[in-house]
Amino acid sequence: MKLYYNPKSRAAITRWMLDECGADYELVLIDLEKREQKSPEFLKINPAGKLPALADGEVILFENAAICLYLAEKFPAAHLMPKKGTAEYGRYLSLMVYSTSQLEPAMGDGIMGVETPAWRGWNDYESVKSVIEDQLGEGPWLFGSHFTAADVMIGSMFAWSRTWGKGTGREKLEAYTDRLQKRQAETQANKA
Ligand SMILES: N[C@@H](CCC(=O)N[C@@H](CS)C(=O)NCC(=O)O)C(=O)O
Repeated sequence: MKLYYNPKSRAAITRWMLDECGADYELVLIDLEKREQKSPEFLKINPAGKLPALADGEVILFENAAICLYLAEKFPAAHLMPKKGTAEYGRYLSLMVYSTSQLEPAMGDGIMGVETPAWRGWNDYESVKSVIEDQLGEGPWLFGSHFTAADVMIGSMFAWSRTWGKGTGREKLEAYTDRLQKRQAETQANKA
């Protein structure tokens, strides 16, 4: 598999997921400053001209949520998704999409101090944080002791907000983010 990647981008989410899967992959470095992500060659891979993108033979994917859903299915031995047909599977699919359709834009609004009008497709950041806190329950992960791709997607968002010097202001979410960052570091160290 080829991961179109830049370390200073959301492609770090797919890289973490690949490592969780124990996958073999090659990194194809895309220089964002040289705007290689907008080159005609790369636009054939991701028409949005953004990172990440993943090529698995003939299968080309873009958008982290789609890639993580694909990888969780491709590597069943990694146990990164609930069993299909269960109640947990429904909640898992919903959280995977929620991470990118609600959490990501709401967090953007929160970080930039932009008000979220009710007509947008997502709620304001404080409401979204409350949903995630509720979904986390007693933890440690979104599905109790079962770590899934939903933790990679949602956790990566909170970790990313820390790179902007922004915490969530919620004790429970900060403890969750600490656990996620520890796990990610351990996964990377085990690979090395
Ligand atoms: N929702 C997308 C977000 C992708 C995204 O925004 N990538 C940024 C890097 S963090 C990018 O490639 N920006 C370069 C550009 O838009 O020119 C995903 O999760 O895959």
